[in-house]
Amino acid sequence: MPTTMAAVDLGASSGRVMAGTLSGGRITLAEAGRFPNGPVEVPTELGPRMHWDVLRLWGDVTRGLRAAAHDVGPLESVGIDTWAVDYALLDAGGELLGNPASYRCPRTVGLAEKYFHVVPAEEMYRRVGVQVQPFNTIFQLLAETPGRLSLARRLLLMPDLLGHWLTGRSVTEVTNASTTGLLDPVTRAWHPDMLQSLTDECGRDVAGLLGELVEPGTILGPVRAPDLGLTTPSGMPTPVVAVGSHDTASAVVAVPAQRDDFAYISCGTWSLVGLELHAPVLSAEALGANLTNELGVDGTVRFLKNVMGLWVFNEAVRTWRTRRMDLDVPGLVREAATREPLRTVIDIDDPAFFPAGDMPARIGEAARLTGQPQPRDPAETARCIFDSLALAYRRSLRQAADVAGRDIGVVHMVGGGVQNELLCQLTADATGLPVVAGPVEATALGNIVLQARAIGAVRGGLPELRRIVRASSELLTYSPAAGAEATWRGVERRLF
Ligand code: LFR
Repeated sequence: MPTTMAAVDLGASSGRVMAGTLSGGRITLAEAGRFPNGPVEVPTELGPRMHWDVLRLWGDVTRGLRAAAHDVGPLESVGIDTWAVDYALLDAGGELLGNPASYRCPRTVGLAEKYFHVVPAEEMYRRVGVQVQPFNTIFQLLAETPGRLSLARRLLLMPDLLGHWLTGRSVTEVTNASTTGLLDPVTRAWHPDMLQSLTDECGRDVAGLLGELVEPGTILGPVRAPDLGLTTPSGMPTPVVAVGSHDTASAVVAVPAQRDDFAYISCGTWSLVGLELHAPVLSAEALGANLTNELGVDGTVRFLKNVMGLWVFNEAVRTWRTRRMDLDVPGLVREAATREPLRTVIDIDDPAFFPAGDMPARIGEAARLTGQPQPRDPAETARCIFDSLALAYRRSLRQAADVAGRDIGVVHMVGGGVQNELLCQLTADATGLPVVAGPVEATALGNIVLQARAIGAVRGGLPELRRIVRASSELLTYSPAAGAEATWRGVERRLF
């Protein structure tokens, strides 16, 4: 009997609702809704503030779920994943206290450094093992106004908020909780010392705001949102499953690996580059390399680095379009492939590339500062971005492998970015490793396959789930060009 489920997958630049039907050991995906997303900027007395339009997203999500049930059939379950770290605050009546802030909001500037006077960075890393990013939830909480915090009774991360609206239950799913900077990756529970120090800094009991932690695969309960009318084929209200609710955790479930020595790159707005481990690495070396220990499904650890990702390219395209340049993105990528390799290579992880803005100008400046030629047109700029991303992938993978004491035999690239063939080939060349590209819809597949297991439609651990993903996907393999790795080694030495 085919089993139909729906995955809600929200990214920072777009969201989708996918219906997934499991039949004969394969999942077929059908898009039931796709909608844009992005931070909304408003001016305030304190400077610009960036928020998510979560009510509009809720409308898009519920419309997509209705469409999935209407177009594909009754849903056996629903799972939700989104980007990490961001949250909503609810008051005593369960009402939203304003729109959730976006992680790109400048309100957190300088707060990490301030906090390290209270808990030194080394100590924090030993406790929670996360890559220091200005937007980790802990630093966002330090940016909250006392007024808002005093009214708040509950903090829900984005997927947990949508799950709460659908079911009435308030939980915190651990894969996403591990990005907050408050979770102990060894015990997979809140770190009491982190909660205490945050409580001291905020002047408000933070522990009381946090929902019960649940592992991915937990069934939250039936959809009770009015008017949705979601039912299973037997007429029962459709249950919501807490999947790997951090989108990257769901994407990693869907890495179609067949051997143990694999690394992955989840390519979207961000590129998440790393390894799957069975225990966190909390050493000084891991901190030095700014690697993060996010939690994965089935007790795993996602030992990875956030690389700035296709964000830089997408923002460059946005900048060119505001200048009324008529650009076709696939055409631009094709043209970039014909341009001089490694003409200009920059440190794509430089914080200068984090805020929205004129990326071509920032790239030109980075080239100038490092004594390299400035890209002269969009194709050269695009080539510089892709070369620089591939170099960052190489560096991050080598650092992760060295620090974890592991060898890498194959790199899996998953997510929308794998449609960029140039980037896949550059990654194979830069790493000197075979790259297996696909699936494009890794996050939705990882979300759905976990639901399938939670409701008893499939059995087994990650290898079995990955077998289903493999059977459901088209994969392409890219081999490194002979001698390329040595060239990239030289570029890395020159730049870092
Ligand atoms: C990717 C992602 C990353 C996280 C960033 C911000 O979509 O979830 O894993 O670091 O967005 O939340």
